Amino acid sequence: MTINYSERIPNNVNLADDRRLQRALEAWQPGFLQWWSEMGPETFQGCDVYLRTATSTDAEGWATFGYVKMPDYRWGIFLADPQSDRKIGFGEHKGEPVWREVPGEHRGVLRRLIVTQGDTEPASVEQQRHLGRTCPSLYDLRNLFQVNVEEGRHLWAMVYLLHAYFGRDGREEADALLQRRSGNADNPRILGAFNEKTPDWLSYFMFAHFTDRDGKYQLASLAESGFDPLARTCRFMLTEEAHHLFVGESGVGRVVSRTCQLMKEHHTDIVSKYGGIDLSIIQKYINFHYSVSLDLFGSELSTNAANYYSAGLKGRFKETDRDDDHQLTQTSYALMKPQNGIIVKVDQPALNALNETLRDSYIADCDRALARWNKIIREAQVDFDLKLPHRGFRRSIGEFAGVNVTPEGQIIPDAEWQQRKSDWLPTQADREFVASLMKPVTAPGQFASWIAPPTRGINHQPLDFDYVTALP
Ligand code: BYC
Repeated sequence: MTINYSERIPNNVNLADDRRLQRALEAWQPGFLQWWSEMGPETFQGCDVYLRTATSTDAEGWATFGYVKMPDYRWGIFLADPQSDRKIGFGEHKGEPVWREVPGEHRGVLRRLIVTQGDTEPASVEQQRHLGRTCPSLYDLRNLFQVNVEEGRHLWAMVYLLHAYFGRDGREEADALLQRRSGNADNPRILGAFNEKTPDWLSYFMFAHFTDRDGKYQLASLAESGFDPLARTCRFMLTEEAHHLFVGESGVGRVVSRTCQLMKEHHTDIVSKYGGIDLSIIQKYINFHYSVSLDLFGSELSTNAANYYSAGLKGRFKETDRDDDHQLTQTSYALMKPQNGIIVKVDQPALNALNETLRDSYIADCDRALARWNKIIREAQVDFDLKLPHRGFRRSIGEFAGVNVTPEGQIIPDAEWQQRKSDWLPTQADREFVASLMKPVTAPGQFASWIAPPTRGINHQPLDFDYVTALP
């Protein structure tokens, strides 16, 4: 479906046919732009950035590239095409036609899901707003801004649903999305990871890899929803999300690659004095960001998740491809949990363990990406393996909250945890060291000392292309 760019709010939902909705969204738009100018990337709002913009939502050529000043980016409302005769694929309503309107009995929970999803989008822009000042290259700066404008668009995606389907409550929630602030003590963002700082580019790449990947799994589950407008919105968001994951995975991979290069060049494991980041520090950052992101899936046992599923609102990852009854009322799941000082597996109703099922899909994906980083290390003939810590490591939500679990999955007493945690998590000194490397590099084709150049440029452009121009 082609996107109409002639309107104030670009869209492919025939917004002009619904004057009330159009007016409501046009009334929300200035607040969004105000939020963007206050909380979006600082310092660079006047630059010309080589950005992609959606032109249509089908697989071929949905994007067009060109220079845009970020405040002029055409944020809008883009839903994937409807599938004819789509049926609800799971839960108590399995096999019934999907809903085009919100079913009254599920209004509250559906709104809560949409608000929680929507809240993460502006939060991540807020978390990343200072990063531009210390970019390792113009290529990376452009990628950061691309991710930021698209997170802004993902906020529009959820705000559209709130305005179009939830009346006055929805409009109030849409306003509140512009009022909460990441890390603010009085009015924080909803989920834990979105109130953490993203102080440096290594943290940013880790965030884009691990935390955005939670986004992929949550959006994929919502893309299965029986509420069709939500499913279609999430389907298109997933295509944008893929680039964010690329930025994260390739970013960490390039840091690893540069470290290995310095290790070989100087015959040492300690590359910090040559302007690189030691693999041991990279490992600590992995431990931190992975564990924060695991918390985003919620408690292992959740009646909320069971209710979302039974009601047909939120499915599993690749629900449609799974070969089971899609109702799970008779199925059990072997849940890992701490018990009497060890980690055991206990059978639980599968319906209650759906957050854990989604976490399993996520962990398998993180494992595959980790293997790709380890391949870079092996190819450089360096003897080191990056690892994902145990799923119980440093958790704040669910069965493992408050339990001291080592990266290998051993439960240890508090005193030992206090003694050893600096081996596993970034220390103040590690963070200060990484921060000390964060000096801006803005000459076209140049890259900071701690990161390798990418293998290719954006949209077939060369690496020394002017990805961001008119710098302040
Ligand atoms: N921090 O039964 P429980 C993304 C709350 S990322 C704070 O355990 P439930 C993106 C929970 O809200 C994807 N609170 O969990 C990435 C509940 O509170 P209420 C975001 C937490 O409800 C990067 C209570 O604890 N999308 O897109 O089954 C850049 C008990 O809940 C946390 C979604 O999350 C936490 N970590 O599942 C940009 C999808 N975990 O309701 C974007 C929508 C739980 O009792 N959200 N709580 O007040 C959901 O599906 C669910 O809300 C959750 C939690 C999976 C988050």
